[in-house]
Amino acid sequence: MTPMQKAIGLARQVLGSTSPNPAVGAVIIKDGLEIGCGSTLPPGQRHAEIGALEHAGAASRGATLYTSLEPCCNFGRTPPCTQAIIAAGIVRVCLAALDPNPRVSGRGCAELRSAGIEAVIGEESESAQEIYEAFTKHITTGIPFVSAKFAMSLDGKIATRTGDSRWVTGPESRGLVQQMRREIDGILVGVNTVLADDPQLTARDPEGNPLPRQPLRVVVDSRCRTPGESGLFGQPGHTLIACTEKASSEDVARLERAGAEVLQLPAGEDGRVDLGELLAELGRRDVVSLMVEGGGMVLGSLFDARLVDKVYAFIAPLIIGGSQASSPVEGRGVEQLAGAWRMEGASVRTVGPDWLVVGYPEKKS
Ligand code: AOF
Ligand code: ZN
Repeated sequence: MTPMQKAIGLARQVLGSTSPNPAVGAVIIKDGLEIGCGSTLPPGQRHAEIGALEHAGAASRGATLYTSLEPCCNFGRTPPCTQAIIAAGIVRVCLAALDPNPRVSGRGCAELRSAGIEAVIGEESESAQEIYEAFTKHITTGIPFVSAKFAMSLDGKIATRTGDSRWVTGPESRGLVQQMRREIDGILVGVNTVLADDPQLTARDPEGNPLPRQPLRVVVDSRCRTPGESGLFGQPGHTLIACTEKASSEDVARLERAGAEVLQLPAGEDGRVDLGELLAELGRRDVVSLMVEGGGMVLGSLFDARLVDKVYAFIAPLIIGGSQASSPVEGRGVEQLAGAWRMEGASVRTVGPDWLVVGYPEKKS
């Protein structure tokens, strides 16, 4: 493993715990030996480079620092890493990606170079691009990066015609979804999913116990039909129900008593919660990455409104059949195939008995 691969691995290990700050890994090498490493701590605490410099101590003088993201040069919640790197006597900095934060974005490198430090960009840049795709979107637009996740049979069904959906995919796929939940800031579902599946929407450890840090749970529920005894209440973390003015004040009060925060938003053209408004509000709340876990109506509306950035399609080797059985993406859909969403950069891998297709819906103008 190269030092940069190790830095990328360190960054991945802390994905989810640093948000809204990006997860960064840093490694210091001198005379071919690793003398320090670090990763970003939760927001407000020290950055990866500082951890690595503290670890290496005085030996940093004359060493090379590998970092998955350009060192910051601004005073945010913590002082700039560039100054610490210069003060420590580092002579070379290799970074996988520039920091998309407009306050940094190349200035960190420029500052290092003007202090006589060699700055090399681009090793492992593809991995870094993926790690920072959500941070990049949020820091430049204020809107969360939206991933659509669904699990379906070979014939494109997410449940049988009677609604039985446990389980379409195998335990390996479900374990991977748990890992994704540990790394994201928000999980969103529609109220029909709550009514049909009664999900907890928690990030859990491999034994099934909820973890201390939970993604924000968001239910799109125009009329506040979520039952007060739903499994998502009484879980650690925060639950947000997004409704419109169509929700009665009794139902709002009922859900608040159950422990939810109820947020009234404007209705879109279809009379349901305007999902663009909801995403903007989640972005203001520092939700950098959002995973939408269904159902078909919410995913359909998101695709119709062109709000999906990434797709995770789990496909199980099953045929369910039935014209009444649901499929993952409903909504209006497109009229002509020419208008269909094509995935860019799509990849397929096996996960236990299932396949996972990951891709990015092409950005249409
Ligand atoms: C780094 N190393 O490990 C991370 C960086 O408020 P602060 O001080 O924590 O700064 C937040 C910004 O710092 C964040 O928006 C991003 O530009 C950068 N993140 N930079 O040098 C790190 N996490
Ligand atoms: Zn920094």
